[in-house]
Amino acid sequence: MAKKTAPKTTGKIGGFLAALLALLVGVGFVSPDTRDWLLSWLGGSPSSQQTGPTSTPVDASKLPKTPSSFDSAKRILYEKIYAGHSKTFYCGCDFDPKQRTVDLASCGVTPRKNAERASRVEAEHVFPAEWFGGFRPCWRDSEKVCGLDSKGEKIPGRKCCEKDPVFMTAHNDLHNLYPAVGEVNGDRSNFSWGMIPGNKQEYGRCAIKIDSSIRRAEPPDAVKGDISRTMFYMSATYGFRLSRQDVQLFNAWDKQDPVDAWEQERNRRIAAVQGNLNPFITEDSKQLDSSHVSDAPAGAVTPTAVAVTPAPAPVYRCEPKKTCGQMTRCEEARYHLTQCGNTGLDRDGDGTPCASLCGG
Ligand SMILES: [Ca+2]
Repeated sequence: MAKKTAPKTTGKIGGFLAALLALLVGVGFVSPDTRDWLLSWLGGSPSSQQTGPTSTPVDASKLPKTPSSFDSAKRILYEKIYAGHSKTFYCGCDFDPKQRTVDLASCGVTPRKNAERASRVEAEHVFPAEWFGGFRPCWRDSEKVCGLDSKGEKIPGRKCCEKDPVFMTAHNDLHNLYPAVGEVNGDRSNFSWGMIPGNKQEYGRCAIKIDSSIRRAEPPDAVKGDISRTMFYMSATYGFRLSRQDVQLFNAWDKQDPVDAWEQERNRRIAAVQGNLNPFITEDSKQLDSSHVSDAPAGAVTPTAVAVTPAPAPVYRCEPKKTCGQMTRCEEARYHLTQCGNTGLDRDGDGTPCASLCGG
């Protein structure tokens, strides 16, 4: 298991702070995530003893039999899994499985700025490949795992991970792959899933929103459940832990957008190829095992995102407050709107919640 232990605070101050925080967590004034963040910031030791990407060990002999290369995974995806249903995931555009082109007129998509890439179909990793790289020693510490190349230089993590069965099985897992408009796939990059207030639709009639300034993407409502069940599947199958906040969000999306006939059919077709079903699609009440939930702040599973834009400390929690009258300040209302999906706080849909607190 990848475990990073924060240095322990010694002396009375650290003990006092830990006790005070424990008290504040106990009365619900501070969330466990905030406590851990504060303790690690102060050099203390979070109760979970874990920060950053963590994973639950998996038994390599029980991994699904996913395609052996990404090229064959893409071919099987476009030609076999989507046979008779050649529609891209987010935008519902018709695509040509052989030519690998997208008919943008079929779905009213207008490219944001890269028309050439927008006209290509690409295989999107809903759980980004860079994220699971962050869980694997081959990516984090390639020198230790793969040594140096003939010139004495470090081998890139992605290359080193080509020898890692867990990484490669996850990378080519058809349950996590969806045909997408190339430009949308590129723009989504490895951003986290979440809510994006306001009207940030930039691809014509396609309802996906992507905000690179906060490294977040909000999918169209019709696929929010599909994405949640895919994220749960990847976590449960490969031991990639999700943050508590992400699990909350995905549980909400899972209920908002229940399984439909095509999602079931897709699941069956994938099982026929690689031998396993996504149980979050077949079992109605299936929940992610708590051993796959991490106390790290939301987005901490994304090593790149953390390095570029550190996730802000989660000061608030999604439950139990619901209305503007219960919010103490504008910042808290914004948190509930963007992190908890409480769109009731923004009735006019202009992206600013609670006029009484935030103005507008
Ligand atoms: Ca759906």
